[in-house]
Amino acid sequence: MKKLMKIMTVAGLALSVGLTSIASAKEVKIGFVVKQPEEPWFQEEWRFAQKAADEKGFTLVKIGAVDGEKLMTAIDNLGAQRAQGMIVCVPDVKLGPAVIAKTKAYKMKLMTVDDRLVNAKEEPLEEVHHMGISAYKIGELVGTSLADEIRARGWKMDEIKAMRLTFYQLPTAKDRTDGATASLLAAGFLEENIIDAPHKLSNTEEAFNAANTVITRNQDVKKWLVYGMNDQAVVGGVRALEGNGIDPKNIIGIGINGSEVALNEFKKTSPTGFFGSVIISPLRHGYETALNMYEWIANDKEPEKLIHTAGALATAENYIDVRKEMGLED
Ligand code: FCA
Repeated sequence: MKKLMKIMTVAGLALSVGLTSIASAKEVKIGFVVKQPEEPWFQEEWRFAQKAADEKGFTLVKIGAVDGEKLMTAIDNLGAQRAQGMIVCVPDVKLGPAVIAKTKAYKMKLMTVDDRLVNAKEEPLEEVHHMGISAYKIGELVGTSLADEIRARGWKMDEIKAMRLTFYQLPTAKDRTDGATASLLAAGFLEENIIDAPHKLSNTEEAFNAANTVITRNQDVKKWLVYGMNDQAVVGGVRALEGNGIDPKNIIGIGINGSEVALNEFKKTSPTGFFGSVIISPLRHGYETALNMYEWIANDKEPEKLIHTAGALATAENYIDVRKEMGLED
């Protein structure tokens, strides 16, 4: 009898150990917080992060945080749910120190995606793991692609103006437009023909309004380039030009992201001034960040501190192939 009891206890123990390890694998909970949940780019990131969650069996908590207050509430919410990690694209990069302090208080691992946190001196907070795009390089690709298209259309450099939609408060946005400007100038574009349209948020409406101000002051210009931090901004600029009577054939707009905003332009039957987009990878920014965070929590495998991802130019002609090559479409 004693022996039987002993066997039962050992079996029970084994069973409970087994159950605990299954339970702990299942208990991994990761927050994925984004600044603009309505933006197709972030929806794609979430979709790919969910793919990682489904594969590994962890819980992904998706939260939209459009301002600092919502972000702090989101972290409290994740803390209360005992999430062990958070991946975040913050609504304001200057919230860095506050985000670090709060996640530390909850013993939550922190990783940023897309927009890198900065300190009070606006220097990147290097202690936080981050995945972002190679913003300057991608900008350069926008600039060289604009120059290539100018040549392909046989336009003269001095008959064109460039609308540069700027958002200098966000470092990744500034790097993108700086890169594009540098390669445009290197291709012989005239600096005095670049006109700034500053906007405060990365959305189409803001860019559209900023663009209209520029157009009002430049009524005589008939040929335009449009570039900015992402597709939304460039679509805003292009729509404003078209709305002011500029022929879409006389506009070359190139965006960044290659998400649904750009794809919708490419699918239109009548031509628009939105010529191309540098497609970047929501697969890497969503799936890979989520997987890295999971490995860090579940297997103590710390991810690389800083990852920069690349992009490729796509137009209406080749976007399906480019998306396939980047693993974004089957
Ligand atoms: C920023 C932009 C997004 C996307 C991302 C990679 O967060 O707002 O549109 O370009 O970087």
